[in-house]
Amino acid sequence: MKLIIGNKNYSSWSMRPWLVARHFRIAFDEILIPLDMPDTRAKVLAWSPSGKVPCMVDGDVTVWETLAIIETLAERHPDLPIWPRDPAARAHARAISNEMHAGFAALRTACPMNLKAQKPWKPRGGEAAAKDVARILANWREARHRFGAGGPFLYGAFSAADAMYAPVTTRLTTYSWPMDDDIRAYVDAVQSTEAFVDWKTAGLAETWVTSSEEVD
Ligand SMILES: N[C@@H](CCC(=O)N[C@@H](CS)C(=O)NCC(=O)O)C(=O)O
Repeated sequence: MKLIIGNKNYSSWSMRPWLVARHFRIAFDEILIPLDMPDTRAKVLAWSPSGKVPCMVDGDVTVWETLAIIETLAERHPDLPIWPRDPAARAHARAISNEMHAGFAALRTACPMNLKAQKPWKPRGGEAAAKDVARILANWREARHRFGAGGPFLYGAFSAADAMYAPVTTRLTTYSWPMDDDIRAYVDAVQSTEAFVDWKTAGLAETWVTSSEEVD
């Protein structure tokens, strides 16, 4: 199985299925295509019909779109708790993961993922981004309160939902968003996983710079 991804410093969508595969020790070959280069589009289109990463390719099976890749991994590995085992927790995890996939554009635009950057706090993205963050934190708190007793992640143990929100945790830290202790503890838990540390270490070693992702 191959996972085609973009730069680790910037490619937030790529991070999500990569974290799932790595955390659950699903074997894959990584093909990293630097984004925003003259040949990026042609290189991505050689694998991914949408022209976007991430994309999973396994023989004659091609899956693009982040959540579709994660669902395919879960379907292929029913032995692994990629989604929470409890049906109510799983339904909640799918709902908030889809909400992430479909939304929060104001936050994503104002605060692009940039693992190498560290910015001082200032309100970014106006009321719309603040509303996105408030909604995200409400989702996290509800998941932790209702289903998180067994561990430090949204549903106790690390799941696909934590991978879906991992890039948001980096936005909060990169742009120094004020965080209450419970949120800080969750962010730290995600960013302490071996998979996240491996991704970030590789991202920090990259030298590609995409000016459109560099704010200020
Ligand atoms: N809805 C897509 C979004 C993928 C996406 O926007 N990927 C970005 C990189 S993070 C990309 O491929 N950008 C290259 C381009 O748009 O040319 C998914 O969930 O996989």
